[in-house]
Amino acid sequence: MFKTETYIARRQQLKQLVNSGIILIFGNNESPCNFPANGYYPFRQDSSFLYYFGQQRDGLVGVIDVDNDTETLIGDDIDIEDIVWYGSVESVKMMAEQVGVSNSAPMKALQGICAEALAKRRKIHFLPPYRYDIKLQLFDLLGIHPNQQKQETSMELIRAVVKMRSTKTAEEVEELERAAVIGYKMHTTAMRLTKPGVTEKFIAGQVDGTAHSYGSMVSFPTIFTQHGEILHGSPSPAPLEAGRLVLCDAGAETVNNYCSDNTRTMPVSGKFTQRQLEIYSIVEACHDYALEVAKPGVKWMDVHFAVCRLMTDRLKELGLMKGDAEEAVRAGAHAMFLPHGLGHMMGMDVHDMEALDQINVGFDEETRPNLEQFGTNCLRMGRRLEEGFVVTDEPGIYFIPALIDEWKANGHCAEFLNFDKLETYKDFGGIRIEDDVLITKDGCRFLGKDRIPYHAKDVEEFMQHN
Ligand SMILES: [Mn+2]
Repeated sequence: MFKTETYIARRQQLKQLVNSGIILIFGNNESPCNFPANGYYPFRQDSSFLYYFGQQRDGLVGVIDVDNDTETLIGDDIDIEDIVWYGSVESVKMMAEQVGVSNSAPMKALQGICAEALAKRRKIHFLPPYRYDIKLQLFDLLGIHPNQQKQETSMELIRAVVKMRSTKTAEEVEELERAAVIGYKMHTTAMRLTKPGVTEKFIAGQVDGTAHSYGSMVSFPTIFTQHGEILHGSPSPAPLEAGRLVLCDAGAETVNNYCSDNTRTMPVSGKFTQRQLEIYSIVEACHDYALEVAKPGVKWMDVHFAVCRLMTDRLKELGLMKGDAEEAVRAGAHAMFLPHGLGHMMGMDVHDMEALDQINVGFDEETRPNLEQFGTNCLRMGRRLEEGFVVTDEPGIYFIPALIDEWKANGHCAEFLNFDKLETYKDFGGIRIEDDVLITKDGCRFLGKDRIPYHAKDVEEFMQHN
């Protein structure tokens, strides 16, 4: 938890950004895995609740009355039975004090607060719920059916939260740096263990364990797969095979739930083949190029397309693409290789604030998403960068057999793609290199004290010596 003043100041700012009414910020409840008392472990608090109310316990709701300038932490104190099983925890009153909230009340008080506000036709602001128990709770409190809740959420509150959470303060950057340190340990663990015969699942388990050992959990399910061309492929029980590539996309959350998100792609045998090296060096160049372009005022979408043009130029040299690079990118031909965006915001959520809807986070009035073009429609972020933003820089090149077949069959972007050559890459897999970038006053920098090896030579050297 940060110091009390941080939470007071954040709520103060929120009250200035939201004109009037009552703001409800729901914390999460324990979520059952296979029976009620066996919850998903560890408990994950809602990030916006954490941002404004800081407390990690389940079953809490923060209430901010903007017009009367009062704040209340709602929740039930635990009883003796819970104390017997789980140990005692602080009272809700004490938890409220720790984050500078003057009032606390039991959960049953929330119904009264909402009923009174509804009777007076006051605006009740809430964020889009993403857990079903909270949807039911909202239904009980406000009478809004779960199907209608998304459209009844407060855009005013969403905009305020996005505005505040997008810019990371110094104390948040420190947390992100801590997450990066755990990320380094995760990825070097994977590099150390990667060799023929070891299973994907075994290494993924060790990577996950590293996150749990030093922080609170993984920031998303670990991707560790020889099928790097499957963007979110899960680790399988298959043993690693010499000659193939293996892709590791993994991140940690600190105990305060700030995230890291990195990707490395390694040769199972410890040495890249010439063909792998050719593709790898393009991704490497794209990864580094993004850093040259990204700075405050530049649209992330423009960084994305600058990288796409560089990738296209380099793929032309290999004979995989052809024609005018500018036109090829405009036609979306590069999406054969890079069907996703260059990166996304990162913070307390690995896809930061995605629960508030990506269009509200990564885009604005000026920069709208292109939902028509394959690949471009996957951009999670397009808007102009600002100092304090944290984004991921994650170019990749993938050879997806089904996509090659489909585009070849219907001649899609045929003037920019060399399908005969593509055929010979169907067994290649995929390569992605990802790091987390902090936008600074006049440029940007990587997060993390030590770089996880990513230059081809460094990866090979690390694997040889560890
Ligand atoms: Mn990512």
